[in-house]
Amino acid sequence: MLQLNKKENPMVTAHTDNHLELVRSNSHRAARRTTDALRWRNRETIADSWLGRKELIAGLTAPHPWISSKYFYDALGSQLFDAITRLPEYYPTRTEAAILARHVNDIARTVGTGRILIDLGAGNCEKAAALFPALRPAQYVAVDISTEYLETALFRLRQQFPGIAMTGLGMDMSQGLSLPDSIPDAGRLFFYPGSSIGNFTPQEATSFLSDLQLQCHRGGGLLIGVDLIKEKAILDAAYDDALGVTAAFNLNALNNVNSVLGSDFDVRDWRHCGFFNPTMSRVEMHLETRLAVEVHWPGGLRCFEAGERIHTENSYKYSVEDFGELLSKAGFTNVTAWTDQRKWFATFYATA
Ligand code: AVI
Repeated sequence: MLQLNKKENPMVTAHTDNHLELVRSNSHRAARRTTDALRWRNRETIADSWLGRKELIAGLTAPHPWISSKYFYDALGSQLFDAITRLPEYYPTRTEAAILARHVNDIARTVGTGRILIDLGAGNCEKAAALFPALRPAQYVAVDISTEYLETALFRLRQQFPGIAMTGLGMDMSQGLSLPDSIPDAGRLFFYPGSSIGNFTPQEATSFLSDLQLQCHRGGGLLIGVDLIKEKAILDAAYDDALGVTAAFNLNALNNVNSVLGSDFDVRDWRHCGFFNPTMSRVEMHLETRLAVEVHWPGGLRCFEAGERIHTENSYKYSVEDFGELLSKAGFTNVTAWTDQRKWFATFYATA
């Protein structure tokens, strides 16, 4: 049965309390004037957060330097990621879409309709939107770190599905998920597609999913996409494509760090590395210096030797059995999994 909540203005909130007026395009302003559809409670973005800068400096000055993968996703980075999902080598997105399309009715029977669909890392919201006709959610809550991107996607989606109440939340989920009180407790269906769970370590993934399990409340569940272990050559190509889009995506993190930290990384000094590490069951992405460089930022610097690397991302790959166990460890039960014929990707549903 479909329960339609009263229409609510989509709204984007960040989860910290410092206020920040987001710069918005004229078309977005016009959209707000005409429909009053988008009401933003604009707060702090990671770009202005003191904590974010502190974390960046800690990473850059560590013996094995690292940059959080959240720095991939500025406006350009989100577009580059979108392009990655359309590359011939990057199979996860289209494989997951095929699984969802093929099994959508079975998924709807298992999951149920009229739920509060909470889309974690919603991006362009396309994956969730493809499920709307079968799942007929009562409310759609899109959560993403990239608020600008989310604003555009939600505006478009609202025209397409005017009967579904929509809310946007601009949030860095790597700091944990805190949903506002306006999201009903009952009937929550968390949707976490794209194998973004793979960007956490298995330990972090367990604790993130335990947290989700607690936020499921009465009758809640989780629909989650997970990339599976496969031949190294396929994984290597998926994360180091011939066109160099993944390289640009990785290098763009340095431009983003420059704008956040005021540092002077020159992307031309760095090269992209992306490969499967079978021992750790993960794809690793790094940025490697082509030559010895000194990178400065207000109040600090780091010297990198030629060939030194900055670790930018892990993307863990699981077996169906191992991920089922991880879900159980996180407190979920009744685990169901759908996979493609090659068993390259799996969509799991589990109840809280
Ligand atoms: C977002 N995440 C699931 C992607 C992945 O496959 O780990 C990010 C990505 N990194 C390089 N290509 C895609």
